[in-house]
Amino acid sequence: MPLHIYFATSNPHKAVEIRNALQKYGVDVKHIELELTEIQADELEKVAEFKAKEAYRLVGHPVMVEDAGLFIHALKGFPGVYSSYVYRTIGNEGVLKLMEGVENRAAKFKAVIALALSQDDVRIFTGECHGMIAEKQRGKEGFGFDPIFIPEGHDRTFAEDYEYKNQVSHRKRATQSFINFIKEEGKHLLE
Ligand code: ITT
Repeated sequence: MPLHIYFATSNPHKAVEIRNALQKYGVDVKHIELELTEIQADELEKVAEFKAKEAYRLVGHPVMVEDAGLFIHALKGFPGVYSSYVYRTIGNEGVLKLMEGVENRAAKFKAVIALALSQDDVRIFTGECHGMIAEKQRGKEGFGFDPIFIPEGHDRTFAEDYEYKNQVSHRKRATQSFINFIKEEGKHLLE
């Protein structure tokens, strides 16, 4: 019998990536759109945990949320927890401007999945993908910062090689850690 899990996000791209990553393990992801509070915090984990608890209150079932961000080394981790705001305001062109003439282009994506099993039982799963910021936007696939992010050991951006993104991404790695938890101890919790 497949496991069912609600996934609350306003971002349909994220929902598809999570669904595809979990489907082969027999986990059926039900995408729901909820207006959830994004608290101001200095860590993605805190933002995700707050959202997961709020989602549980609204749904009344185990539910997961995910928060992701792009952390640029030369900018001391910016935009990080502010990724959503930065993407909406200055966008990829703005980030490239901030990086003009910067030699060290190291960056990473981080994803934090928060699974609320009850009102006060929230489990956290994280995944990271290291890489660098491209000199200009390249590629049309994916979403968000994908056109300016080149994963380590690769020469194309996530937006140029979306298949590769889905093999190595921060989201893929966070879902892997979620799956390990389900396999080891969580199966009965979601049935
Ligand atoms: P939620 O409703 O799930 O919060 P969101 O789009 O606001 O959806 P996040 O806050 O987690 O998602 O993401 C912050 C920003 O980082 C978001 O605006 C995206 O543009 C960007 N982002 C997140 N994951 C990404 C990915 O895999 N590739 C490229 N950009 C990504």
